[in-house]
Amino acid sequence: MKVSIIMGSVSDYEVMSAAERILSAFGVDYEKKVVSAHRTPDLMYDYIKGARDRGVGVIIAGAGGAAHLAGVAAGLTTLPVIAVPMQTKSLGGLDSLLSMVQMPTGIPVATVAIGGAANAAILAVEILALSDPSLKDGLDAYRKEQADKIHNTTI
Ligand code: RP5
Repeated sequence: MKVSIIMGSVSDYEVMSAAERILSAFGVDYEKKVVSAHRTPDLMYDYIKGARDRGVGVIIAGAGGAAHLAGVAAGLTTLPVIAVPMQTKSLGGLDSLLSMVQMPTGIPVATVAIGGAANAAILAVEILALSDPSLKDGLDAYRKEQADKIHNTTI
C-alpha cells in the first residue's frame, strides 16, 4: 500500500516535502498532489474517492488557515487521515491546528504538530507496518538511532 500526500497549495510543499523524505527513507511508495477543499472541491472529491482503488492506505493532508482539507478528506473516505497544520502569517498556525484537530465525533482526523510533516509520515509508516511487517525493522532501527544519539551524548 502507498501513502497519499495532499496539500491545499503549492505553498505548503516546502513543509510537506519532509513527509516525502521520510517515506523515501523507509522505502514506502507514495503519491503527492495539490488539491484544495475550497478551490477545487470537485477534484478533491474524485481524488479522495479513487484513493483506495489506487492502492492508498493512508492519507496525509497538509493545509493552512481555515484548514478543512483533512476533515473533508476524512469525510469522503474511511482510510486513515493524518493532518499537518501549516504555520500561518496571521495566527501562527493556531488557526490551522484548531480547524484540523477539533473534528466532530465520528469522522476522525489524526492531527500532528504545526509543521509536523515528518511525524505524519512516520505515523503513516507505523500504520502500514501493521499489514507489512517488513516495515517494522526500519521503524525499530529509526528509534534505536534516536536513542543511540542520546546515549552517546556527553556534555
Ligand atoms: C490553504 O491556504 C493552503 O493549504 C495554504 O496553506 C493556505 C494559503 O494558500 P496560498 O494562498 O499560498 O495558495 O488552502
